[in-house]
Amino acid sequence: MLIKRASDIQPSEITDEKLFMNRRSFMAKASAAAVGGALMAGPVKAASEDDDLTPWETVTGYNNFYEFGTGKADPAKNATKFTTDEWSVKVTGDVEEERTWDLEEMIAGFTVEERIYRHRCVEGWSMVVPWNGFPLGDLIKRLKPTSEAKYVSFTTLYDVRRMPGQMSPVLPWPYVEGLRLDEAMNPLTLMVTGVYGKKLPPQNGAPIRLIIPWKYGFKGGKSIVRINFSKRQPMTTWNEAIPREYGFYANVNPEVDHPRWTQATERRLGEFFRRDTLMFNGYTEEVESLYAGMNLRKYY
Ligand SMILES: Nc1nc2c(c(=O)[nH]1)N[C@H]1C(S)=C(S)[C@@H](COP(=O)(O)O)O[C@H]1N2
Ligand SMILES: [Mo]
Repeated sequence: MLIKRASDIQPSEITDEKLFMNRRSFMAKASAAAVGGALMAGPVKAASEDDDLTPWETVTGYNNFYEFGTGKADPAKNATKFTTDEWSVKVTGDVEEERTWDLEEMIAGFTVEERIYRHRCVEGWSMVVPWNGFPLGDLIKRLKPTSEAKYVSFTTLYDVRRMPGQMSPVLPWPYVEGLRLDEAMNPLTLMVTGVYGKKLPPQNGAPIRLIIPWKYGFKGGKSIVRINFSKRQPMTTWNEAIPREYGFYANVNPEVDHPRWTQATERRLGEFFRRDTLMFNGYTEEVESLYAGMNLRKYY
């Protein structure tokens, strides 16, 4: 388990990958030595020891963010001028009070942690990324959904002038993703505001995006401007666009192939040989109870 506050990370640690890796193995040893102690507090596990961090250049240079183009290098190139000052987020639906939050106010006071997570795209590639963020569950408690709310959805900014990829009808815009409320409240589900100890770059979904590490990457909506609570399962973009290929749940599952890509193995970016994909991306212990009794072939 590797959790560290962003404020504890020295700038020198971030600029040098080697240093970052050294700190990481140091932290792993420190927490192994402190079983039951303060460092082990909390239910969250990071990626395991054989998961080396994917370099910054890959994490921020190989992206899916169709609002800035469909090529992997397009977002880094086309989002350079994307500014996120005075960002606000509308909170709607089954909440005690619908309102628009200033982002700063919405997330004020939350402890930003570092979480090293496996990041698996349904296309068959994966990375290991040190995100900085806070549990979505903390935010949901602040937003106060009503007891009727069973689902939550996240809408990405729709602004053709700032997101030129939206001129193309490649997806129905705006991009919407959603979770069942218990999935959203799971301690692994992270609202991400940074990566490698730095502010989240636009191509990774600045200023705020979601990461659900046991699901395929497309569930993690970027540049979120609206959070909606509902009683019914929300419409989600990929499911609407190609329902046969993309379900609502999208749990990483090596036994259920996508019609075009195997999910049994994956290519970790930077490695040559493919590796086996792990059930729930390796987070079974933390999340399997969410799906007890569900047919995961049907609810893919
Ligand atoms: N708004 C929006 N969010 C998005 C996407 C997108 O095209 N638009 N792509 C998704 C997909 S398919 C993946 S794999 C991840 C990639 O996140 P990363 O570029 O930070 O690695 O973002 C997800 N979130
Ligand atoms: Mo993806």
